[in-house]
Amino acid sequence: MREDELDQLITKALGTGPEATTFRLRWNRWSPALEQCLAAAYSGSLEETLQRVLELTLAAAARRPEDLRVLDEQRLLNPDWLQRPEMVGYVCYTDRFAGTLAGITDHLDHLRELNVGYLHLMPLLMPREGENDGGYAVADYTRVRPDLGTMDDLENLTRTLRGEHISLVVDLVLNHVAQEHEWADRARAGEQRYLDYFLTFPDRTQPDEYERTLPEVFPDFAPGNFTFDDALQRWVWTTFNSYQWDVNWANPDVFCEYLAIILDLANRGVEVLRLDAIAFIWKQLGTTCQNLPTVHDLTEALRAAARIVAPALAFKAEAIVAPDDLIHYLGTGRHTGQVSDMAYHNTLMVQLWSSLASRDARLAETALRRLPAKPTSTTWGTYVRCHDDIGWAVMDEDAAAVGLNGHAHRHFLSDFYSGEFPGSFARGLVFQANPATGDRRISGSLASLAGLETAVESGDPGAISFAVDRILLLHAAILGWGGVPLLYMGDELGLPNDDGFAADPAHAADNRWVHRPSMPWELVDDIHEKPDQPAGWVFLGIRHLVGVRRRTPQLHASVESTVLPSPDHRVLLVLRQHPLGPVVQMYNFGEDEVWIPAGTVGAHCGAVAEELISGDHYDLTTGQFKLWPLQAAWFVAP
Ligand code: OTU
Repeated sequence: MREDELDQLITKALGTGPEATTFRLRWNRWSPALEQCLAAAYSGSLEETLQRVLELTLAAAARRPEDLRVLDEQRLLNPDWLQRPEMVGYVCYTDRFAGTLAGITDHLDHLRELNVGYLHLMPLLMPREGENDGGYAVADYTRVRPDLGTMDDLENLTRTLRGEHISLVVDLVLNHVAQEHEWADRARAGEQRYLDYFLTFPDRTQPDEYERTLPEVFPDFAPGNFTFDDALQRWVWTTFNSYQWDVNWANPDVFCEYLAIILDLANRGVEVLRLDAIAFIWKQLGTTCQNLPTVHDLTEALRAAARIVAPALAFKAEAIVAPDDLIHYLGTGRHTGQVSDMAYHNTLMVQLWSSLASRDARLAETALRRLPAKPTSTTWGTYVRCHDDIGWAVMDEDAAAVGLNGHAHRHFLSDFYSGEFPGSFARGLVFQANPATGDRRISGSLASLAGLETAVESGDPGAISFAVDRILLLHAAILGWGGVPLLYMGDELGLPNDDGFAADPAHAADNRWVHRPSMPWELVDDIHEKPDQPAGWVFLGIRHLVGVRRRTPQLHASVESTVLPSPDHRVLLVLRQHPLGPVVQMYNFGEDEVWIPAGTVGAHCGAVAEELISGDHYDLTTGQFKLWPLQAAWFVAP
């Protein structure tokens, strides 16, 4: 496009004042990357697509409310807002936490107590009726689920939360829509334009070709990746459930639709978008249709366009993928060096659970050491549990490097966490057993997987104390790693499995609901009065860790955590080399005391170290020091 044409369009939409100047500067900054990324997907219609992106961004910029423009400036001045040690995330279902969006404001005390600065409310846009995969089958992106409130309530909530320095995080489901979405309706009604929004086939020829290399996500309740639609008389690509229709990202119309949705949510005050199932959006015959390079191009293009209008908006990639594939969602962006702002640290999560079961950190050490560094401007979402099952993403070569067989170890982890393994403390459920691959993913609440449920049942004080220590050890690891620690609702109270899920016909078939409880507010009141009980120990323990983290600037996520060879196989050893001084972290997954050579810490901290979690000082001139069973320790030079 010619420069004078561009200027004319900008003036028409935004006038000639500072808003136009800002737009012009940001367009100049981001449009080259945008163009290159779009070219990777839409080479045939690059000019038109770019023109439409310009129109969409101009229209959204004209509508951007004043308070959010101020937020944009603040964020540009503080680009590390998601990297700071003060940042703590909290994840919950609106209805299960507070009933409605408006009700969230009744529970701000709880969020303040945990210093939450990032609140992810699970899917809240209008889903299809009946089964909807926990809201991940969206029928209308412009409306809020009616029992939770309205779009106005959502906007009001973002404003209230902003006043509390809490950023609202919302899911953007962009791999698929509900089969009841208007696009699907219009496709069924015979409109070619909308048929092209989906991937459909007249017979099984192509689906069968694709199936040769496609894995299955829900082999139990949705086998295969294609569903025959009677109205269309065609096979529709449905990676997840049969009622979730994959959209066709090879169509630039789809890109523009989602960009409009993104900019609209940003203008309503949403500050982080969780890009659901982003790994799946690009398909190519003969591949697994996951993690293809064009996925990263498209993500980067969406982010670049969003930054022109709403630099306050951050993108979090939900790619629960193998370690080698993970890094591409943050960095190695071909054009701007950044694909999204944040990504789930799935490898860390899996390795924490693996270490806990085997009382051995060697596999974690190997897997985590191999992860390449991320761009310094990005951050991890670190977590112990989330609303999904845990899949044992352990790589065969990592297992082999520590003398394990990958398949056997994954098998062991499923046995252990389902409680089948003799002596296991865990009580989980097997999710989507796949006989073809041997995969058995695991559902279950953090506390039940960490042994608190069985310990409380046994009444054995030693077992209870060990289970609480496990919960705190895992939390220390996600709080110490660097990134946004994502506390999952209920975990801060050590809530056990909610076995009642099976009584709800909409949930019975999907045992992930066992770890999606309702918030027992009476328990929260109770532990404030009588903290001396397991729920209180967990809550106070996590709150303490959050407090220590806030006071430790070395935990800023711009610095990488490096895993070092550990002197003891039970202990994970992590070094953070911050300009303010190093932090040496140790996580003892053993259930015995471990003696550590003092030089392990002394080499970095000098003759004396302060351990931040306990506040104890350690003399490092002696031969060795003791780590308690399941102790987490963060050492700094005092
Ligand atoms: C996501 O998970 C959501 O977190 C799930 O709750 C949804 O069911 C699903 O998308 C469909 O919308 O495969 O087993 O690599 O692991 O996107 C869950 C990423 C999933 C996938 C993840 C997906």
